[in-house]
Parts: sequence; C-alpha cells; structure tokens
Amino acid sequence: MYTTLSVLLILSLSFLACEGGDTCCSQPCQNRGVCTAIGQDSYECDCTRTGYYGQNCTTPEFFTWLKVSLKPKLNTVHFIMTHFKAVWNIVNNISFLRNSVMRYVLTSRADLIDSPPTYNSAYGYKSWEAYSNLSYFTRTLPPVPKDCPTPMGVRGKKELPDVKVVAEKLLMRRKFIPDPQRTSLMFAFFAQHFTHQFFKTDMKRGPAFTKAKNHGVDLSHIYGEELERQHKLRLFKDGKLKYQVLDGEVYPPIASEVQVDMHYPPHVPESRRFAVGHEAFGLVPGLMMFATIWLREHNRVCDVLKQEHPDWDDERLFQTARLILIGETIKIVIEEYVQHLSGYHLKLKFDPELLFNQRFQYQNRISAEFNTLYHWHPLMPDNFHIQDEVYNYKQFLYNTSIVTDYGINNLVESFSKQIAGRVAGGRNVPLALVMVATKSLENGRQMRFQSLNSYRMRFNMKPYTSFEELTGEKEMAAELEELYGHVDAVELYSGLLVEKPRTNAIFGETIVEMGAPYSLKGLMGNPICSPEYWKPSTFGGKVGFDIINTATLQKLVCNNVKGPCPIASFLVPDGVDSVATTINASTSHSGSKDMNPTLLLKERASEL
Ligand code: ACD
Repeated sequence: MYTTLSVLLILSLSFLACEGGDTCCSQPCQNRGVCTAIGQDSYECDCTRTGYYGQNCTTPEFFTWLKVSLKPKLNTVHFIMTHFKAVWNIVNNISFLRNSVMRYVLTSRADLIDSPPTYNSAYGYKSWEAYSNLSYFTRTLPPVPKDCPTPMGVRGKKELPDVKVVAEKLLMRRKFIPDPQRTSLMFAFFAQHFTHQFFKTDMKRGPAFTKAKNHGVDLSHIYGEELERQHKLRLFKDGKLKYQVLDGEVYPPIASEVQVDMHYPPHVPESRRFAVGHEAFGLVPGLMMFATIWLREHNRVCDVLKQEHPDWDDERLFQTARLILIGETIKIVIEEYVQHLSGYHLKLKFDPELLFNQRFQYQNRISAEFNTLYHWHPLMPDNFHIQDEVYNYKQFLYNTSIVTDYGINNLVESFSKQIAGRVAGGRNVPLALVMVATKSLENGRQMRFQSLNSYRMRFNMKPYTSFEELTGEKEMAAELEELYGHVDAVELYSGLLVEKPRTNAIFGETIVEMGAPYSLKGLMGNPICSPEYWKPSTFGGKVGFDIINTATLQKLVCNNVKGPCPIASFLVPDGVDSVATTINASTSHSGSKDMNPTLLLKERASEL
C-alpha cells in the first residue's frame, strides 16, 4: 500500500498520459493491476486477485491492509537476517525453525514470479504466442507501450541519454572498488560459468531472444544445447564425456578432433582449442577451469554409478550422471553461492521437500530483466593474480594455456584468494568491459524496459523519490539528474549499478529483491525438485542421492584434482587477499598474442 503521496503521483501521472500516446504510458495501475488502454484517452485497470480495488487498484481490501500493515519493511527483514548471529545459530540448529524460515524465504520469493509466464518483449498483453514461444526471454513487466510521450512512459526527457555517456559518467571504473563482502574471483567465474547455461541471448535475432531451450539449470553449458553437440562430446562408453590427458590430468578434448564448434580467435593454437558444452567458454581461463572441473566430475560420477549398476548401459549412466550433476549444482548454488551473496546468518538449505505441501509450479522461464540484472561485470578485477604472476586482460582472454600450465589446483587456489569488485554503488565496471555495459543499456532500450522505479514497485519496493535517495550520495545523483531529468526515468540497468549498496554489501536493495525471486524460483522450479523426481531411484539409488545431498564446492574440487587439494571458496578469507601480495610481480606472458581486448570482446559482448 502506498502513501497519499504515491496516490497523488499516480493521479498526476494519469493526467500526463492524456498528453499523447497510449493511456497506459503512465503505468497508472498499481499493485500488479493490469492496464488496458481504452481508445485515445481512457484506460482500465484489472485489479482481479491483487487484493486491491479502485480505478488504479490503490485501495486495499481489509486483509490486504492488515497484511501490509503488519509486514516489516524489506530493509528491516534484511537487517534481521544479517544481524543477531547468536539467535540465528539457535534457529539453524533447530530443524523445525530452520525449515520454517527457509520455506518462507522460498515461497515468499517465488510468489513474486508469474508462473506460467505472461509477457515477452513483443507482447505486452497475454497471448498464447508469448506463453508458448520459448525462443523469447519472458518479461516480468510488459514493454513500455510504443508512442509514449517519453521513452520511459511519461516521465523524464523526450530522449534517453547517450549510452556511452551514461557508461562513462556512471558505470566506468575509476579505481577498483573491492567487494566488502570479500567475494572471490572463484565466485565470479562460477557465476559466469553457471549462468551461461540459461542466459544465452540470440544476438542474431536480438536481445529479446534466447538460444537456451530449457530456461533453467539443465547443464547445457556442460553437455551442449543441441543433441548433436552432446553426442560429439560424449565418449559413448560408461556414460562418460570425451577427454584428453595432459601431464597426467584430464582436460576437455580438442575442438577439431571432436568436430565441435567453439569460438576462438585465430591466434589460439589448435592444440589449445578445448571443446566443451558452451561454445564461448574459451574466452576466459576461469570458465575453462570450471568446464574442466565439471567434466571430471561427470566422469567420476559415471564411475560411481557403474560400480553400483554394472549392468547399466552407456545411455543410462550418462543420463543419470547428468541429473546428479544438476542436483549438485543446485545444492552448491543455494547453500554456498546464494548464501554468500545474501550475507544471511540463516543457514540456507536445499531441500525440495520443504515445498511439497505448498502451492508451487515446477516450471521456469528466464526473463529478459533477470538477464540484464545479472550483468555483474563490476566483479571483474583490473588484473588477474595467479600464483606470483599478474595477467592483464590482453594476456588473460582466450589464454587457455593458463589452464593447463598452472593446472586446476593452482587456479582454484589463486581465484579463491583474489577479491572481486563491488557490483552496486556505481563506477566499478572495468575499462575492458565498458562496451558490455553500454550494450546492456542499448538492449534494455530496444526491449523498451520500464524504469528502475517501475521494477521496484513490481517487486514490492517503494519507488525512489530522489536521485540522492537512489545513490546515497550527491555527485552521481547530480549526473543522473542531468542525464535522466526525473528519478522515475532512470533505466533499470544503470539504476541497479549506481544504487547505493546496503551496508558493507556487494549489492543494493533492488538487485537482491528482484534477483532472489528469479533465482529461487528458477532453482526450485527445476523438475528434479518435484515430488516424482526427488527420490533416490531418480539418481541411481542412495549413492547418487547422497552425492547431491552432500555436495559442496570444496568437495567438487577435491574430488577432481590430483595432489593436495587447495581451498576453494566464494569468500576470500581474512588476510588472504592475493592482490596485496603480488602487486610487483612479473607481467610478461607469452600465452596470448598482443590482442586488443576491446576488439576481442566487441564481437562477444552479448555473450558475456
Ligand atoms: C533471499 C536469499 C538471498 C538472496 C540474495 C541475493 C540474490 C541476488 C541475486 C541473485 C542471486 C543468485 C542467483 C543464483 C541463481 C540463479 C538461478 C537461476 C536459475 C534459473 O533473500 O531470498
């Protein structure tokens, strides 16, 4: 429920809508009411099941009023979750309490995602086409209608500022800002590797389209999107994937040998063109490191299954191993990755049974907004510190030799020791990646995304009323004001990246409050979490089920490296920041020719 001020704002916006264009340009319907323009100068809000009524769905029904009045503010909930450690220690040790809070986290987040999905970038109203055409990302909010007075509806200037100016003034890094949550590069590369299975913009068709068929955690980045690619990557023996052995260690096969298409620039020698599920994973050694770890894990799990079921054929071993790896991934993502990001003292739990008695749909559709929100390029540092060496972007990109020269152990150790950049707070996108940020802005415009404030309202946050409230400071607020004119006209992507971070946190409020629902719905909506799948027999019996239920990042690494196992961590332990110790180290490396990183990245900007 919004205050009188908000109601006045809405009324004044509705009035502005009459100036021209679609009458829904002003987004007059509140609280998830659906706007339909009626002729030239009227609109109708459908408030069905919103809990509100009235012309703009602003009057709460009694129970809505009661619920909203009793509900603590989002920032208060966040404060409680990230403080009072002693109390949370007790909660974490009492199963019933921990389960109850976890169930509440899952259901309250997932309830914010429309399921089945509703719109896409071509359809701002419900249609069978938008529901059924899986080649589109879905949309949480419909596109701003065409022919509105301003690009964001009715607020702001007639034209949006130049994307390059926005990027340069607000997003580009001046000086590296380390993440106060001490997120590691290990986390950053895990994020990049993991999310590229479902964020696969089809740039040939445009930013509204995806090449990912399953809209979720299907491990297509390990096994390939198409069956043909999967078959080329498979050994067809004991369920395993093809591999090669170098210096006694397993690595992905050579692309030309397995006839798998990969994106490598001409200077990469044939013998260093590894083939994996995702064609772009040669880009960064961190991606190839994770691709190698998961390849080894797949083949390891096949060995375990084969021992358990000597009579199973290659196909069954392969398919069952894939389901086990999906489970391991979700377990690690919820219990370590999201746990780390959240900063919560509640110990998050991956337990599909928590939802078995709840209203929950086992399906998911990746939204274009989630894709945009996940452009966390500020995580990337200025240089990459591996053991005692420092690599700049030129030396690091497409340098797959780094993976085999150092070996997985050393890479894991080094990446777990280097702190990533803070995502929110502005001005932390490394120079080499600024063009990816400008591309995000362009894509958001092409898809006619609604404003940051519209998304805040959609996800139960109050809209920012001033630029200073958004950034928490004056300088960027003034730049924003000059560029956008009105706080309601700030774009989603620039808004998310300049938003003031929560205290000592990597993110601001909006990334978390939008990102958590998309994430938890996507993770728990996976078919393996449904009652018919979530049982030992699906995973080859107790042995396979146990692999999932005990999976950790550390185990994933230790089970798949030779020799002493390095610390594998999404968090850089105190006093172990590698940047501080290798600042004067050598920077001469011959693995990559002197390529211009801007040129290398330009081609692939949409894939990053
Ligand atoms: C909560 C848990 C805390 C959430 C904290 C941060 C969330 C911010 C962004 C998203 C984080 C992780 C994404 C992980 C997985 C994506 C899976 C998508 C599957 C299709 O308060 O709820």
